[in-house]
Amino acid sequence: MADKQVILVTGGTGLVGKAIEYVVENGEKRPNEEWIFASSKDADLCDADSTRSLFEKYKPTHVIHLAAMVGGLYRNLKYNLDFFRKNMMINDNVLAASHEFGVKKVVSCLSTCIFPDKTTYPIDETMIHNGAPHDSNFGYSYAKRMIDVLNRGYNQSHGAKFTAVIPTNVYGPHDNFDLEDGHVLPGLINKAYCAKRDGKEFVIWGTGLPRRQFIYSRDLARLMIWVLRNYEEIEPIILSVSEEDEVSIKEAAMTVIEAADFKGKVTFDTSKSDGQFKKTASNEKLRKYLPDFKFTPFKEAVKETVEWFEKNYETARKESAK
Ligand code: NAP
Ligand code: GFB
Repeated sequence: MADKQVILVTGGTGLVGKAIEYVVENGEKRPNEEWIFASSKDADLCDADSTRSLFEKYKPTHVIHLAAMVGGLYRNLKYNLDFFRKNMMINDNVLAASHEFGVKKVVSCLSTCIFPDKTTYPIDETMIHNGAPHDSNFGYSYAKRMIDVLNRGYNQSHGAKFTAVIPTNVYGPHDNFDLEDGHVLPGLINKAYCAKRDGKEFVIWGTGLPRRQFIYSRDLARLMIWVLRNYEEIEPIILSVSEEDEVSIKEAAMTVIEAADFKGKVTFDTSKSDGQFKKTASNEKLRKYLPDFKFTPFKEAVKETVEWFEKNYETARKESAK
């Protein structure tokens, strides 16, 4: 019988945490594993003592570190200072406690928005620290880059196996569907629902021209579990669909409209910021490890997310505090 593993998922109640829970509960759980999905109610990870108490309570052998202050473009534009300070505190506390309590492996979460804004494409894992990130989310991006610095430092000083994944824009059930603070897909899904219900027009913010690679949260969850079990590098790995699967915001919006069966008028509010034009990432490294991994087709996963939102409208997250 393999050694018992206690896997603590910080941010276990968010979009990605819920997807990992779903995948674990639907066949991925191994008999020697105990999974703990922690929320901010279990511990405020901005606080070092509270973080230590959580680790003392569960004594994790492995950590998937997801907890963070998270938001779409418009939330980032407003709160760069908070994004930087809160995420710096959370990350320092979680990695320090992981070291103190002898955690064997930590997988943290970066994001493709942290790469330099002025760059060549496609972006790859070697480019994280090359130049300034896009100005819209400098607070979040610099805090995330420091996870990579911490991982290298803990490895150099203590031989720790702390690594990170770099997902593109994530979406799926349990996302934050808040119109102001959430990401583009959940925002558009909520807008389509309301426009259909109220007989109003559907408004896409910005020009619709920027381009994004979207990853379904349940695909990301499967990949993160693979990283936890099999990926031995300290250097991060980009978890993304192919470059060819990048779509414009307009195309993404049209996919939502079709999935939600919205037949009304569609307009653009070009007074709203477009944010970063693109951040096209290469998944070559991932493909070397997992050549046969199958991503859920975009249309199918958007449809599943729209159906989840319609079914769970009353309880879905639609408002977020600062
Ligand atoms: P999310 O849905 O907003 O969930 C955030 C999670 O963090 C929640 O479980 C929340 O707990 C927890 N949390 C926040 N502040 C905390 C605190 N002070 N103490 C303890 N827990 C705290 O975020 P997500 O989209 O799942 O993101 C997960 C990870 O993926 C993050 O590291 C994010 O930066 C990264 N990522 C996300 C995307 C994306 O498009 N969503 C893209 C790339 C990378 P409560 O439920 O109690 O509030
Ligand atoms: O997902 P999103 O908010 O963030 O997407 P980023 C922003 C893009 O979608 C912009 C357009 O081009 C917006 O003009 N958009 C159109 C909308 N309609 C909407 C809408 O209703 N809501 C939203 N939110 N956007 C984030 C970073 O960047 O990416 C974060 O700011 C994070 O730090 C995340 O890492 C993954 O892709 O621009």
